Amino acid sequence: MFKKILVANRGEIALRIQRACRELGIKAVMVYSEADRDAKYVKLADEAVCIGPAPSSLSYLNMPAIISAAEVTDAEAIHPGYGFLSENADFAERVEKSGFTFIGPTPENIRTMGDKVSAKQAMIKAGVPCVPGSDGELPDDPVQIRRIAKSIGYPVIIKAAGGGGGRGMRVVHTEAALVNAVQMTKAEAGAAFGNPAVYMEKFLQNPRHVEIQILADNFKNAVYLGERDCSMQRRHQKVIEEAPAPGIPRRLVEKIGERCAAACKKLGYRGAGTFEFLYENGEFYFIEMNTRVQVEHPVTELITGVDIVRNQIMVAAGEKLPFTQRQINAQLQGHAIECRINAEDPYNFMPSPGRISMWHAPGGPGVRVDSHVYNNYFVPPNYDSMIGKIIVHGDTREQALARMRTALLETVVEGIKTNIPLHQDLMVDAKFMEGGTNIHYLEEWLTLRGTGKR
Ligand code: MV4
Repeated sequence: MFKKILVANRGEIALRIQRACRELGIKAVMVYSEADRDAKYVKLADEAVCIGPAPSSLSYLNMPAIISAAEVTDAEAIHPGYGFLSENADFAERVEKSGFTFIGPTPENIRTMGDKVSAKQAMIKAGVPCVPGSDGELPDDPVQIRRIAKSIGYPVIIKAAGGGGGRGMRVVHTEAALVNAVQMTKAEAGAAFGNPAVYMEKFLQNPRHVEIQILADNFKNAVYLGERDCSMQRRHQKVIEEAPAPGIPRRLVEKIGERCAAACKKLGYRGAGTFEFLYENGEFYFIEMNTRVQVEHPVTELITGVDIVRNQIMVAAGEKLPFTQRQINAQLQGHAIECRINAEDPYNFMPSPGRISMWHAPGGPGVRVDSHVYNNYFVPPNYDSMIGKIIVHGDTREQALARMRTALLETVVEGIKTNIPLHQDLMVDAKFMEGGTNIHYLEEWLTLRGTGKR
């Protein structure tokens, strides 16, 4: 096992990884920007290295500074967390070339999944069901583009190969708008991602976002850890996640999960990963794969009893997965819900950084709080507004909802604005309580809110 790991991230996930290291008897080195110098999780670390000023381009995205920090502290491995450099294949490659272990998949696997055209082709080859669409990258010939769209059927969506997470997409409803839309998307993709390649898919009008968590080791073992429903989102930012996904038949999840695990074995995938699907009319359609630990991993941890971050570290160190698929399936228990707590206005979503004069975290049975915040913590304006997550577990979805309502009521955050009032309203919303809302539900709900219709 590693003796020392460098954590190339900040905030709650840096603390989450530090905790996993401590449990495994591994020393954790934190890197921090000038804006995070005084954070408690930095002071709590075995060692800490300043890697630059507040802007992430100069600190948490600064590859040479991070690799130098690993060198001077004699760390053996680097955990990238989520965001920042976590899905940067060049970073993973530089980490390994410098003699460190990258806690994640190989640079090749990261690169394949980073290009959405090659990711989809790999999934089709591995037998994972995908959204019907073009066979790879779209050609330039307008005649061929029209022929492809006609065979798929309108509406279609044009997506950039270098995009993902909602960037570089355009929906097209008619043949008249098609060729121009393709040209516009190509031009934007070239400028934004340095890759003008685009592909086409059938546009699904009212899907849910359901994702499958997998874990794989170096010995061709791969398991799926059930699914998560992440449909409650605004502008491609997830707000609430839960597991399992309400109302989806177990046998269907198992069938798709088996396909994902088989794809991992075939690709020689190592570490944690997430297969993102759109779910509509009882069918799963693969859209993208994430090659990192995700913000919402705790809901899966609570229903499976598997520590995902611990296992990321163990498999990176060359250990075998300590459980089988059969054991995981037998272990699945109850229902988990996560509310992301953001430093923002709960009505207009403007960021609300600043000093937290009072912080009180909830507790009690089935309540987990993943946050690096404490009394008098200063939320820097330079990064994502998420300051923590409240995650609850119950025997049933109803019990989980009840526990979340209580947890939100107990939580005190003073000095800044947070989205807790939004979560409180959603936890008593009839449609959300019913379960199974689609990706548009939250934005529609927000439009109606405050008009007196609700
Ligand atoms: C789609 C889609 C409908 N049909 N693809 C947006 C983020 C990126 N991961 C993929 N996205 C979508 N792809 C087809 N063929 C609708 C979306 C989409 C979406 C997906 C998941 C969660 C929220 C979303 C919000 C708007 C659009």
